[in-house]
Amino acid sequence: MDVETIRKDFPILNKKINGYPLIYFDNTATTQKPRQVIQAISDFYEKYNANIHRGVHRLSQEASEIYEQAHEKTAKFINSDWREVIFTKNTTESINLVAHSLDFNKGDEIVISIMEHHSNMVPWQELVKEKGIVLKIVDVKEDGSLDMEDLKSKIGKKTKLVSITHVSNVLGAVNPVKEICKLAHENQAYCLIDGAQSAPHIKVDMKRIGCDFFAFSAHKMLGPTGMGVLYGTKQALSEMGPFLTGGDMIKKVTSKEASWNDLPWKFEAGTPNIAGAAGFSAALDYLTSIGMEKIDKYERDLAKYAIERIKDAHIYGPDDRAGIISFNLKKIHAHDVAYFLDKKGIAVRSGNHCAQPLMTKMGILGTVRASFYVYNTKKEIDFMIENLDEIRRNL
Ligand code: C6P
Repeated sequence: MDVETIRKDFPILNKKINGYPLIYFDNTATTQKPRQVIQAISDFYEKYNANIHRGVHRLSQEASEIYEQAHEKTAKFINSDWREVIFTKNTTESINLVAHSLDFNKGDEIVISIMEHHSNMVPWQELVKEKGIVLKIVDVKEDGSLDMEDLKSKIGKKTKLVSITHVSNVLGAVNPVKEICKLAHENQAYCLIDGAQSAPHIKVDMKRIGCDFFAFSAHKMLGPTGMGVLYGTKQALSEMGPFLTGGDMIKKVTSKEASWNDLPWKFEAGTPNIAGAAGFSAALDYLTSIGMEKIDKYERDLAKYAIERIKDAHIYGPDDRAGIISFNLKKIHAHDVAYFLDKKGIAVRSGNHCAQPLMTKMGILGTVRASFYVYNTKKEIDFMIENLDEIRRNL
Protein backbone atom coordinates (compact mmCIF):
# COMPACT_ATOMS: atom_id res chain seq x y z
CA MET A 1 0.00 0.00 0.00
CA ASP A 2 1.36 3.37 -0.99
CA VAL A 3 0.37 5.26 2.17
CA GLU A 4 2.14 8.48 1.28
CA THR A 5 0.08 8.73 -1.93
CA ILE A 6 -3.10 7.81 -0.05
CA ARG A 7 -2.43 10.54 2.55
CA LYS A 8 -2.35 13.18 -0.19
CA ASP A 9 -6.03 12.41 -0.88
CA PHE A 10 -7.08 13.48 2.63
CA PRO A 11 -7.10 17.29 2.89
CA ILE A 12 -7.76 17.23 6.66
CA LEU A 13 -4.39 15.58 7.27
CA ASN A 14 -2.77 18.93 6.44
CA LYS A 15 -4.42 20.45 9.48
CA LYS A 16 -2.34 21.44 12.51
CA ILE A 17 -3.67 20.96 16.02
CA ASN A 18 -1.92 23.04 18.66
CA GLY A 19 0.85 23.56 16.14
CA TYR A 20 1.34 19.80 15.56
CA PRO A 21 0.32 17.88 12.43
CA LEU A 22 -2.98 16.09 13.02
CA ILE A 23 -2.55 12.39 13.86
CA TYR A 24 -5.98 10.88 13.58
CA PHE A 25 -6.36 7.65 15.59
CA ASP A 26 -10.13 7.83 16.17
CA ASN A 27 -11.16 5.87 13.10
CA THR A 28 -13.47 3.54 15.00
CA ALA A 29 -15.69 6.54 15.77
CA THR A 30 -15.59 7.88 12.22
CA THR A 31 -12.99 8.07 9.46
CA GLN A 32 -11.68 11.01 7.48
CA LYS A 33 -12.86 11.54 3.89
CA PRO A 34 -10.72 11.57 0.75
CA ARG A 35 -11.23 14.41 -1.71
CA GLN A 36 -12.80 11.89 -4.16
CA VAL A 37 -15.71 11.46 -1.71
CA ILE A 38 -15.97 15.18 -0.98
CA GLN A 39 -15.94 15.86 -4.73
CA ALA A 40 -18.65 13.27 -5.47
CA ILE A 41 -20.95 14.93 -2.93
CA SER A 42 -20.36 18.42 -4.26
CA ASP A 43 -20.65 17.15 -7.87
CA PHE A 44 -24.04 15.73 -7.01
CA TYR A 45 -25.32 19.06 -5.74
CA GLU A 46 -23.70 21.03 -8.57
CA LYS A 47 -24.78 18.81 -11.46
CA TYR A 48 -27.49 16.27 -10.60
CA ASN A 49 -29.54 17.45 -7.63
CA ALA A 50 -33.18 16.30 -7.82
CA ASN A 51 -35.42 13.94 -5.92
CA ILE A 52 -35.37 10.27 -6.98
CA HIS A 53 -38.07 7.94 -8.30
CA ARG A 54 -40.49 10.88 -8.62
CA GLY A 55 -39.87 12.72 -11.83
CA VAL A 56 -39.69 11.96 -15.54
CA HIS A 57 -37.41 14.96 -15.99
CA ARG A 58 -33.72 14.48 -16.78
CA LEU A 59 -32.31 15.52 -13.41
CA SER A 60 -34.58 13.15 -11.52
CA GLN A 61 -33.57 10.32 -13.86
CA GLU A 62 -29.89 11.08 -13.31
CA ALA A 63 -30.25 11.36 -9.53
CA SER A 64 -32.19 8.06 -9.46
CA GLU A 65 -29.43 6.41 -11.46
CA ILE A 66 -26.73 7.64 -9.06
CA TYR A 67 -28.76 6.41 -6.10
CA GLU A 68 -29.46 3.01 -7.63
CA GLN A 69 -25.86 2.59 -8.72
CA ALA A 70 -24.83 3.11 -5.08
CA HIS A 71 -27.03 0.12 -4.15
CA GLU A 72 -25.37 -1.95 -6.87
CA LYS A 73 -21.88 -0.92 -5.80
CA THR A 74 -22.63 -1.74 -2.17
CA ALA A 75 -24.05 -5.11 -3.18
CA LYS A 76 -20.89 -5.91 -5.14
CA PHE A 77 -18.69 -4.75 -2.25
CA ILE A 78 -20.33 -7.25 0.14
CA ASN A 79 -21.10 -9.92 -2.49
CA SER A 80 -24.88 -9.71 -2.52
CA ASP A 81 -27.76 -8.59 -4.72
CA TRP A 82 -28.76 -4.88 -4.87
CA ARG A 83 -32.34 -5.74 -3.82
CA GLU A 84 -30.87 -6.96 -0.54
CA VAL A 85 -29.20 -3.60 0.19
CA ILE A 86 -31.26 -1.11 2.20
CA PHE A 87 -29.89 2.35 2.83
CA THR A 88 -30.45 3.65 6.33
CA LYS A 89 -28.94 6.46 8.40
CA ASN A 90 -26.31 4.31 10.14
CA THR A 91 -25.66 0.95 11.82
CA THR A 92 -27.87 1.96 14.73
CA GLU A 93 -30.86 2.55 12.46
CA SER A 94 -30.18 -0.69 10.57
CA ILE A 95 -30.33 -2.70 13.78
CA ASN A 96 -33.42 -0.82 14.97
CA LEU A 97 -35.08 -1.59 11.64
CA VAL A 98 -34.75 -5.32 12.33
CA ALA A 99 -35.80 -4.89 15.98
CA HIS A 100 -39.00 -3.15 14.89
CA SER A 101 -39.81 -5.17 11.79
CA LEU A 102 -39.10 -8.82 12.65
CA ASP A 103 -42.07 -10.50 14.21
CA PHE A 104 -40.99 -11.09 17.82
CA ASN A 105 -43.34 -12.72 20.28
CA LYS A 106 -43.40 -13.21 24.03
CA GLY A 107 -40.86 -15.83 25.09
CA ASP A 108 -38.71 -15.55 21.94
CA GLU A 109 -35.03 -15.52 22.85
CA ILE A 110 -32.43 -13.15 21.46
CA VAL A 111 -28.76 -13.96 21.97
CA ILE A 112 -26.21 -11.13 22.03
CA SER A 113 -22.81 -10.75 23.74
CA ILE A 114 -21.42 -8.57 26.49
CA MET A 115 -18.99 -6.99 24.01
CA GLU A 116 -21.82 -5.40 21.98
CA HIS A 117 -21.99 -1.69 21.29
CA HIS A 118 -25.08 -0.08 22.86
CA SER A 119 -26.62 -0.05 19.35
CA ASN A 120 -26.74 -3.83 19.40
CA MET A 121 -27.96 -4.06 22.97
CA VAL A 122 -30.46 -1.32 23.80
CA PRO A 123 -32.91 -2.12 20.93
CA TRP A 124 -33.18 -5.70 22.25
CA GLN A 125 -33.55 -4.53 25.87
CA GLU A 126 -36.52 -2.47 24.67
CA LEU A 127 -38.07 -5.61 23.17
CA VAL A 128 -37.83 -7.25 26.59
CA LYS A 129 -40.10 -4.49 27.91
CA GLU A 130 -42.34 -4.15 24.86
CA LYS A 131 -42.83 -7.76 23.79
CA GLY A 132 -41.59 -9.94 26.63
CA ILE A 133 -38.68 -11.44 24.69
CA VAL A 134 -35.85 -13.01 26.69
CA LEU A 135 -32.38 -11.52 26.22
CA LYS A 136 -29.42 -13.85 26.70
CA ILE A 137 -25.94 -12.38 26.95
CA VAL A 138 -22.84 -14.35 25.99
CA ASP A 139 -19.69 -13.70 27.99
CA VAL A 140 -16.16 -12.90 26.86
CA LYS A 141 -13.16 -14.93 27.97
CA GLU A 142 -10.29 -13.60 30.08
CA ASP A 143 -8.33 -12.61 26.94
CA GLY A 144 -11.28 -10.61 25.55
CA SER A 145 -12.34 -13.11 22.89
CA LEU A 146 -15.95 -14.28 22.60
CA ASP A 147 -16.74 -17.32 24.74
CA MET A 148 -17.99 -19.71 22.06
CA GLU A 149 -18.85 -22.45 24.57
CA ASP A 150 -21.10 -19.97 26.38
CA LEU A 151 -22.63 -18.96 23.05
CA LYS A 152 -23.39 -22.58 22.17
CA SER A 153 -25.01 -23.13 25.56
CA LYS A 154 -27.25 -20.07 25.09
CA ILE A 155 -28.60 -20.87 21.61
CA GLY A 156 -31.55 -23.23 21.68
CA LYS A 157 -34.97 -24.06 20.30
CA LYS A 158 -36.48 -20.78 21.55
CA THR A 159 -33.77 -18.61 19.97
CA LYS A 160 -35.32 -16.34 17.38
CA LEU A 161 -32.26 -14.19 16.67
CA VAL A 162 -28.53 -14.24 17.33
CA SER A 163 -27.14 -10.70 17.01
CA ILE A 164 -23.38 -10.40 17.41
CA THR A 165 -20.72 -7.93 16.44
CA HIS A 166 -18.18 -8.98 13.82
CA VAL A 167 -15.36 -6.86 15.30
CA SER A 168 -15.49 -5.37 18.80
CA ASN A 169 -15.07 -1.59 18.81
CA VAL A 170 -13.29 -1.85 22.16
CA LEU A 171 -11.33 -5.10 22.13
CA GLY A 172 -10.59 -5.40 18.42
CA ALA A 173 -11.65 -9.07 18.71
CA VAL A 174 -12.75 -10.59 15.40
CA ASN A 175 -15.61 -13.00 16.04
CA PRO A 176 -16.13 -16.24 14.07
CA VAL A 177 -19.32 -14.99 12.41
CA LYS A 178 -19.60 -17.81 9.88
CA GLU A 179 -19.66 -20.38 12.67
CA ILE A 180 -22.08 -18.23 14.71
CA CYS A 181 -24.52 -17.97 11.78
CA LYS A 182 -24.31 -21.72 11.24
CA LEU A 183 -25.17 -22.33 14.91
CA ALA A 184 -28.10 -19.91 14.67
CA HIS A 185 -29.44 -21.59 11.54
CA GLU A 186 -29.11 -25.09 13.00
CA ASN A 187 -31.61 -23.83 15.56
CA GLN A 188 -33.87 -22.14 12.97
CA ALA A 189 -32.88 -18.70 14.32
CA TYR A 190 -32.02 -15.58 12.33
CA CYS A 191 -28.49 -14.23 12.50
CA LEU A 192 -27.67 -10.51 12.49
CA ILE A 193 -24.06 -9.37 12.28
CA ASP A 194 -23.08 -5.88 13.41
CA GLY A 195 -20.48 -5.08 10.77
CA ALA A 196 -19.82 -1.46 11.82
CA GLN A 197 -16.19 -2.29 12.56
CA SER A 198 -15.61 -5.04 10.00
CA ALA A 199 -16.98 -3.78 6.65
CA PRO A 200 -14.56 -0.80 6.69
CA HIS A 201 -11.49 -2.93 7.42
CA ILE A 202 -11.79 -6.52 6.24
CA LYS A 203 -13.30 -8.23 3.23
CA VAL A 204 -16.88 -9.10 4.10
CA ASP A 205 -18.74 -11.56 1.91
CA MET A 206 -22.43 -12.12 2.67
CA LYS A 207 -22.51 -15.49 0.92
CA ARG A 208 -19.49 -16.73 2.85
CA ILE A 209 -20.69 -15.44 6.24
CA GLY A 210 -24.20 -16.74 5.58
CA CYS A 211 -25.96 -14.17 7.80
CA ASP A 212 -29.58 -13.06 7.44
CA PHE A 213 -28.76 -9.42 8.26
CA PHE A 214 -25.58 -7.36 8.26
CA ALA A 215 -25.46 -3.74 9.44
CA PHE A 216 -22.78 -1.10 8.81
CA SER A 217 -22.15 2.66 8.48
CA ALA A 218 -20.67 4.57 5.53
CA HIS A 219 -19.02 7.20 7.73
CA LYS A 220 -16.70 4.58 9.24
CA MET A 221 -15.39 3.65 5.78
CA LEU A 222 -14.40 6.99 4.22
CA GLY A 223 -18.01 7.81 3.30
CA PRO A 224 -20.33 10.56 4.52
CA THR A 225 -22.27 10.67 7.79
CA GLY A 226 -26.00 9.96 7.60
CA MET A 227 -25.54 6.89 5.38
CA GLY A 228 -25.86 3.33 6.62
CA VAL A 229 -26.62 -0.08 5.22
CA LEU A 230 -28.79 -2.97 6.23
CA TYR A 231 -28.12 -6.06 4.16
CA GLY A 232 -30.85 -8.68 4.46
CA THR A 233 -31.45 -11.83 2.48
CA LYS A 234 -34.47 -11.59 0.19
CA GLN A 235 -36.11 -14.28 2.26
CA ALA A 236 -35.58 -12.50 5.61
CA LEU A 237 -36.61 -9.11 4.21
CA SER A 238 -39.75 -10.56 2.65
CA GLU A 239 -40.74 -11.97 6.00
CA MET A 240 -40.65 -8.52 7.60
CA GLY A 241 -43.14 -5.67 7.47
CA PRO A 242 -41.90 -2.13 6.76
CA PHE A 243 -40.11 -0.10 9.44
CA LEU A 244 -41.18 3.41 8.40
CA THR A 245 -44.13 4.11 6.13
CA GLY A 246 -44.89 6.93 3.69
CA GLY A 247 -43.61 7.97 0.29
CA ASP A 248 -41.64 5.72 -2.09
CA MET A 249 -42.07 2.56 0.00
CA ILE A 250 -45.57 1.90 -1.35
CA LYS A 251 -46.89 0.23 -4.48
CA LYS A 252 -50.53 1.36 -4.31
CA VAL A 253 -52.38 3.54 -1.82
CA THR A 254 -56.13 3.98 -1.39
CA SER A 255 -57.72 6.22 1.20
CA LYS A 256 -58.01 3.13 3.41
CA GLU A 257 -54.79 1.15 2.96
CA ALA A 258 -51.55 0.62 1.08
CA SER A 259 -49.48 -2.16 -0.42
CA TRP A 260 -45.70 -2.26 -0.23
CA ASN A 261 -43.11 -1.59 -2.90
CA ASP A 262 -40.56 -4.18 -4.02
CA LEU A 263 -37.24 -4.67 -2.24
CA PRO A 264 -35.28 -2.69 -1.25
CA TRP A 265 -37.64 0.32 -1.57
CA LYS A 266 -40.17 -1.20 0.83
CA PHE A 267 -37.70 -0.29 3.61
CA GLU A 268 -36.66 3.14 2.33
CA ALA A 269 -39.52 5.51 3.13
CA GLY A 270 -39.29 9.19 2.23
CA THR A 271 -36.57 11.14 0.45
CA PRO A 272 -33.28 9.38 1.21
CA ASN A 273 -29.73 10.74 1.54
CA ILE A 274 -29.09 10.90 -2.22
CA ALA A 275 -25.92 12.99 -2.02
CA GLY A 276 -24.73 10.65 0.74
CA ALA A 277 -25.21 7.70 -1.60
CA ALA A 278 -23.10 9.47 -4.25
CA GLY A 279 -20.35 10.01 -1.67
CA PHE A 280 -20.61 6.43 -0.42
CA SER A 281 -20.18 5.12 -3.99
CA ALA A 282 -16.95 7.09 -4.25
CA ALA A 283 -15.79 5.70 -0.88
CA LEU A 284 -16.45 2.13 -2.03
CA ASP A 285 -14.52 2.79 -5.25
CA TYR A 286 -11.64 4.16 -3.19
CA LEU A 287 -11.50 1.16 -0.84
CA THR A 288 -11.85 -1.28 -3.73
CA SER A 289 -9.00 0.38 -5.61
CA ILE A 290 -6.71 -0.24 -2.61
CA GLY A 291 -8.07 -3.75 -1.90
CA MET A 292 -9.69 -4.87 1.36
CA GLU A 293 -7.18 -7.67 1.99
CA LYS A 294 -4.34 -5.17 1.83
CA ILE A 295 -6.15 -2.79 4.17
CA ASP A 296 -6.79 -5.57 6.68
CA LYS A 297 -3.15 -6.68 6.67
CA TYR A 298 -1.81 -3.12 6.88
CA GLU A 299 -3.95 -2.23 9.90
CA ARG A 300 -3.18 -5.46 11.73
CA ASP A 301 0.52 -4.73 11.23
CA LEU A 302 0.08 -1.23 12.65
CA ALA A 303 -1.73 -2.64 15.70
CA LYS A 304 0.99 -5.24 16.27
CA TYR A 305 3.66 -2.55 15.94
CA ALA A 306 1.92 -0.32 18.47
CA ILE A 307 1.25 -3.10 20.99
CA GLU A 308 4.91 -4.15 20.94
CA ARG A 309 5.91 -0.59 21.83
CA ILE A 310 3.36 0.59 24.40
CA LYS A 311 5.05 0.12 27.79
CA ASP A 312 3.60 -0.14 31.29
CA ALA A 313 0.05 -0.32 30.05
CA HIS A 314 -2.87 -2.70 30.38
CA ILE A 315 -3.92 -3.60 26.84
CA TYR A 316 -7.40 -5.09 26.48
CA GLY A 317 -8.43 -7.68 23.91
CA PRO A 318 -7.04 -10.82 22.28
CA ASP A 319 -3.74 -11.13 20.38
CA ASP A 320 -5.60 -11.86 17.14
CA ARG A 321 -7.18 -8.47 16.55
CA ALA A 322 -8.12 -5.83 14.00
CA GLY A 323 -6.48 -2.38 14.06
CA ILE A 324 -8.06 -1.27 17.34
CA ILE A 325 -6.10 -0.95 20.61
CA SER A 326 -7.75 -0.15 23.92
CA PHE A 327 -5.41 0.44 26.85
CA ASN A 328 -4.91 2.16 30.17
CA LEU A 329 -1.68 3.57 31.54
CA LYS A 330 -1.23 2.53 35.15
CA LYS A 331 -2.97 4.91 37.57
CA ILE A 332 -3.66 7.57 34.90
CA HIS A 333 -7.23 8.33 33.88
CA ALA A 334 -8.05 7.61 30.22
CA HIS A 335 -9.42 11.14 29.68
CA ASP A 336 -6.17 12.65 31.02
CA VAL A 337 -4.19 10.60 28.51
CA ALA A 338 -6.48 11.63 25.63
CA TYR A 339 -6.36 15.27 26.74
CA PHE A 340 -2.56 15.27 26.83
CA LEU A 341 -2.27 13.52 23.46
CA ASP A 342 -4.61 16.11 21.94
CA LYS A 343 -2.19 18.81 23.04
CA LYS A 344 0.28 17.14 20.65
CA GLY A 345 -2.22 16.85 17.80
CA ILE A 346 -3.06 13.18 18.42
CA ALA A 347 -6.78 12.29 18.34
CA VAL A 348 -7.67 9.15 20.32
CA ARG A 349 -10.96 8.30 21.97
CA SER A 350 -11.26 7.82 25.73
CA GLY A 351 -14.18 6.62 27.82
CA ASN A 352 -16.56 3.69 27.59
CA HIS A 353 -16.87 3.67 23.78
CA CYS A 354 -20.65 3.12 23.98
CA ALA A 355 -20.00 -0.27 25.55
CA GLN A 356 -20.79 0.31 29.21
CA PRO A 357 -21.77 -3.29 30.05
CA LEU A 358 -18.38 -4.46 28.72
CA MET A 359 -16.60 -1.86 30.87
CA THR A 360 -18.55 -3.05 33.91
CA LYS A 361 -17.59 -6.64 33.11
CA MET A 362 -13.92 -5.61 32.87
CA GLY A 363 -14.22 -3.62 36.11
CA ILE A 364 -13.10 -0.33 34.58
CA LEU A 365 -14.69 3.00 33.74
CA GLY A 366 -13.07 3.38 30.36
CA THR A 367 -10.01 3.01 28.19
CA VAL A 368 -7.87 5.03 25.82
CA ARG A 369 -8.46 3.77 22.29
CA ALA A 370 -6.26 4.20 19.25
CA SER A 371 -7.75 2.86 16.04
CA PHE A 372 -6.06 2.87 12.66
CA TYR A 373 -6.98 3.28 9.02
CA VAL A 374 -5.39 3.43 5.58
CA TYR A 375 -3.70 6.81 6.10
CA ASN A 376 -1.99 6.05 9.42
CA THR A 377 1.72 5.30 9.67
CA LYS A 378 4.26 3.74 12.02
CA LYS A 379 5.86 7.16 12.34
CA GLU A 380 2.61 8.48 13.80
CA ILE A 381 2.52 5.56 16.22
CA ASP A 382 6.12 6.33 17.27
CA PHE A 383 5.06 9.89 18.07
CA MET A 384 2.14 8.65 20.17
CA ILE A 385 4.44 6.24 22.05
CA GLU A 386 6.94 9.04 22.76
CA ASN A 387 4.12 11.10 24.20
CA LEU A 388 2.74 8.23 26.27
CA ASP A 389 6.22 7.96 27.80
CA GLU A 390 6.13 11.68 28.53
CA ILE A 391 2.67 11.41 30.12
CA ARG A 392 3.97 8.63 32.35
CA ARG A 393 6.92 10.78 33.40
CA ASN A 394 4.80 13.88 34.06
CA LEU A 395 1.55 12.62 35.54
N1 C6P B 1 -18.98 2.99 17.36
C1 C6P B 1 -17.08 4.10 18.37
O1 C6P B 1 -16.39 5.11 18.61
P1 C6P B 1 -23.38 4.35 14.21
O2 C6P B 1 -23.15 5.36 15.27
O3 C6P B 1 -24.81 3.94 14.13
O4 C6P B 1 -22.76 4.68 12.92
O5 C6P B 1 -22.57 3.03 14.69
C2 C6P B 1 -22.92 2.40 15.88
C3 C6P B 1 -21.99 1.26 16.17
C4 C6P B 1 -22.50 -0.02 16.15
N2 C6P B 1 -21.71 -1.08 16.34
C5 C6P B 1 -20.39 -0.95 16.58
C6 C6P B 1 -19.55 -2.18 16.76
C7 C6P B 1 -19.81 0.32 16.62
O6 C6P B 1 -18.51 0.44 16.84
C8 C6P B 1 -20.64 1.45 16.43
C9 C6P B 1 -20.07 2.84 16.52
C10 C6P B 1 -18.27 4.25 17.45
O7 C6P B 1 -16.78 3.00 18.82
C11 C6P B 1 -19.14 5.39 17.87
S1 C6P B 1 -19.89 5.17 19.43
